Amino acid sequence: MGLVKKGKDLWFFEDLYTDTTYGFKVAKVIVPETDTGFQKLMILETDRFGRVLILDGIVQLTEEDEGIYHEWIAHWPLFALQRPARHVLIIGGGDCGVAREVLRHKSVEKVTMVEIDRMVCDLCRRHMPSVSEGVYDDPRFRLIIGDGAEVIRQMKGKCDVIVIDSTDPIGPAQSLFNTDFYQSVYDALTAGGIAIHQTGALILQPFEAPGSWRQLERSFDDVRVVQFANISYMGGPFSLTAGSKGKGVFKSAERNALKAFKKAGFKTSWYSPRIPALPYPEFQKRLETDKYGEEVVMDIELPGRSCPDAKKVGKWALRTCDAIHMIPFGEPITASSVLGEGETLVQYVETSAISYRRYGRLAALNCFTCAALPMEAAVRFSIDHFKAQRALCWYLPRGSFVDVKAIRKNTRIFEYDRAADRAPKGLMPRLLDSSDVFAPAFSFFRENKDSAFELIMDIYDCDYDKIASSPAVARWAGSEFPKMTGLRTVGNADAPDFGHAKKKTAGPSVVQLLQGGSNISHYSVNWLMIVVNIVINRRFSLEKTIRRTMRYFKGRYAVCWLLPRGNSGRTLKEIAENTFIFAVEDK
Ligand code: AG3
Repeated sequence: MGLVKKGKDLWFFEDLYTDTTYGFKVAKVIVPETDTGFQKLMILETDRFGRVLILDGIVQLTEEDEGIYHEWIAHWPLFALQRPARHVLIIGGGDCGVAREVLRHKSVEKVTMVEIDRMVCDLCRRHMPSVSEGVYDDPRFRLIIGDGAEVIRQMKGKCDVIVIDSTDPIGPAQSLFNTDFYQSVYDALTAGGIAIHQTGALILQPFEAPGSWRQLERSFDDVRVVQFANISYMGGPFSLTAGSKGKGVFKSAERNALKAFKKAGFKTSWYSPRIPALPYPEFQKRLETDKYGEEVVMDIELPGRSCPDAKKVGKWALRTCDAIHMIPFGEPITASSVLGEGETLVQYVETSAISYRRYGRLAALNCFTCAALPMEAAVRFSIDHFKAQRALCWYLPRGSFVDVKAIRKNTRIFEYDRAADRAPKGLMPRLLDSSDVFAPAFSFFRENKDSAFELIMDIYDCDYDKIASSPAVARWAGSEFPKMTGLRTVGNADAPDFGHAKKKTAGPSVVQLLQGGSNISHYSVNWLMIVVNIVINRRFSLEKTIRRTMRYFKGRYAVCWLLPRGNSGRTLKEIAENTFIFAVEDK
């Protein structure tokens, strides 16, 4: 909307969101909207907020309340540090508000600011001199006009604190919100150093802080969200996401800050070490533990000679939905009503899928939900439905981000006995290096010669356009995947687009039935990740399939599990020894 006439008055309305906005009355246009070559810049004067800097229709600061943001983003990391900072790097921040606050720290010997847009520096200096007051005259300050993402690569191990004061991840700041950039930020820090990035309004931009959190988690040792609220950034709680180089740096952050703030000997208007940086600890906890979904995988020995048909299995799927409080979506997908060896029945649920196949006397079941999974109810119900005695189960936290060791710890392999009526604590899978999994000597296929198996992939940091498109995902499942694996498809790839009721699951899903199994995958456009389950009774090249799939979706990182399926007569211990978890980086 931008500038709008209301009667005699001129108003400005922010353009960040398509369905909500805020505005203020403009007293005078100081700098009319100007294309800087990087973005559109405008400076307005208002009676209430003083002068206002606007980039691409989004309010960056007002003279009235800029102190809140600048004080928190500068002082929080500087005071949280375990020792006084000497070299601080600012990326963006052309108005110099961050630099002004950083330079108040006497310990700081050098402040380097890398701003891509010279006009932001020049016009703010001229028209909002109070924001950059003292900065340009301070000999400790050095301005580089350039691309922060490039300059930072030359600063390995040099900076105690890095403040990324960027616009939102639309426009020129896009290259500052990805894993490569965050890795170079990490590399540029000294040991014990802290980096902090503005990550948007918690409620109105619900995927920014979690998105940065997950990316920071890839390289940083600890991650923290710092929150405050101001007027300029509409939407209440606003977030800064910080990462530390070294574990435990944030543990002592509050204690360090109290001491360091006293010693620093200057006054602040908004920042205080006594205000906890975690006014919403529950939100932080959610970020730490949140996952895309949960899955319970069950191998159940069918009694007698019974071979459940599609109708009976369809009933199992629908009733399982009831048992785990999920709403089924569409009709079950299956190749035939008989359900012979290896044939699959899949029932989409709200956000994922439930599936069945039979290998010999074993029913191989997968029960995946993106809501909370009442696991025992699902297992008990399935055992009852098929009149079985026991189930061999795997519990998998799906899409729980990047720490493969933590994911391993949260994965469980256990046996559920109807008579015992309680799931024991269970075992964990074996963690391997992907190079071991991909080596010709890898024992998995030798040891599981005759049994079916399952390859599960959670692939992170995928390309939005690829995973948002139903035809593109159907092409992967229906033609690329069979080419990579040599597996034969049955019917066509079914790729509906559902799950939009929850933002984390919005995006297409695909079921491709295969000869002897199935390939089921879900795509989250908001989390930029995909989850894949392939259950099959013929082997294929793991390396080729995983790497090519990552390449197809431009995924950067994958956590994979390998499970022996449809085993009768093997002990829990043997199964656990043959269940693997491993991470794959893109090459
Ligand atoms: N940089 C952060 C502006 C964020 C605006 N985004 C938003 N309201 N969601 C401000 C630059 C001040 N130095």
